[in-house]
Amino acid sequence: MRTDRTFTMLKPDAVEKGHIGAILEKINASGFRIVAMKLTQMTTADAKEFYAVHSERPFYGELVEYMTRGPIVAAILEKENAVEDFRTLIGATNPADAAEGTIRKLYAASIGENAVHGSDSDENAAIEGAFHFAGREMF
Ligand code: IDP
Ligand code: MG
Repeated sequence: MRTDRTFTMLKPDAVEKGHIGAILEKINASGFRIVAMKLTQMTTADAKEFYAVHSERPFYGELVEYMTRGPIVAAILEKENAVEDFRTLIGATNPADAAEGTIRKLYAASIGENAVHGSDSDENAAIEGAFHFAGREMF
């Protein structure tokens, strides 16, 4: 994946609450181009692998339960400085600390159920995008 791309998931809580449209609107309005997107559901094995870096954290089991309980929207987004700009758009992990107007401030319920994922580096964006999409699904 090119380095002007990032990977996102609209997490199960955001999908359950009917926030897909509003969040995508904000993503588009912030200048990101959607280059891959689908509604999908992660298996337990998928979520354990995706979040393997957190396997020793006390919230790992809760995180895997949450991320597998319903469908997510997975997407790859393109924009200059995509990784950093998208992390700014989504806000802090804990919505209580997130800046006004950020996606997590607007739509997240808690530090665990925080509505949206954003890759934390170009390297992880490429790994995470490839985890969810085949080459022919990226445009
Ligand atoms: P990030 O999503 O902002 O990059 P990470 O620290 O990478 O945050 O954590 C991954 C995900 O794990 C978070 O988005 C959130 O869903 C969950 N999480 C992080 N910290 C906690 C916690 O203290 N309690 C419960 N869930 C957490
Ligand atoms: Mg992270």
